[in-house]
Amino acid sequence: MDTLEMLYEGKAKQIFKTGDPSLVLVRYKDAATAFNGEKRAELSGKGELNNRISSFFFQLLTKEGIPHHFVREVSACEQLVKKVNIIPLEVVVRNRVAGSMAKRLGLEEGKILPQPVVEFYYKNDELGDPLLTEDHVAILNLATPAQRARLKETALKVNRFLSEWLDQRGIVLVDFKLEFGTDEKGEILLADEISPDTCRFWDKETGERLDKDRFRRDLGQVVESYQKIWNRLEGDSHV
Ligand code: U5P
Repeated sequence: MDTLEMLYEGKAKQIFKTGDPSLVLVRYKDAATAFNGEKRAELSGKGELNNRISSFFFQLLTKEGIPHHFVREVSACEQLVKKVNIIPLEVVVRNRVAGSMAKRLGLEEGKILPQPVVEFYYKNDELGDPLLTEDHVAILNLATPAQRARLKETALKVNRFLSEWLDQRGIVLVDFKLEFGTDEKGEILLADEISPDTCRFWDKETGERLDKDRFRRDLGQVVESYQKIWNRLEGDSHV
């Protein structure tokens, strides 16, 4: 696998060409970064856990009829996915106040929102991934009105399903970030990853944070917390 041509290297993943032009190989790295790359660390075992957790969630979503890029796991840290053109938007769904929402709106962390809140951020490192209004999305030509509606509707559908599914396993889905891409037919597919790097997971009983906030806030036990999430998923026999 080391001889494959690398197409792209991000903060937490590498993307490689495969023999099939419609597929790429994603390798999850142990690198952890936060605050637009200002904070960095190597967390041994994180790549493998995120690969497993993300693969698991994509497979769950197949059963919900959500079109996505995931094809199959090929090794502990690698998965095969359909090649897409990533839409440069981060679609965040929030069920409770946390992170940047608490800061921006001066609301208390943990407050349950009266309805899920969807936000769009511009995937642009130079600008620091700014929050966008829907009009900003339109004038930047990042997505058509129909695509925008589709992203929002899909994100809310993913939220309804995953919140309920995780709640039954003692995990609160506080918020999460999704990315989408278009395939060669122009179809929108859910892409990127769904993992403790991109979601906030809180233990329903204790409120313990089981996600990347442990790294962002120097709470320690980062990989151990990701492992706890994986144990709860893996313990499920219905998948
Ligand atoms: N998030 C990402 N990547 C980013 C920014 C945020 O995955 O570049 C995720 C966080 O993990 C959290 C949600 O689950 O989006 C909202 O993050 P924040 O806006 O509160 O920082």
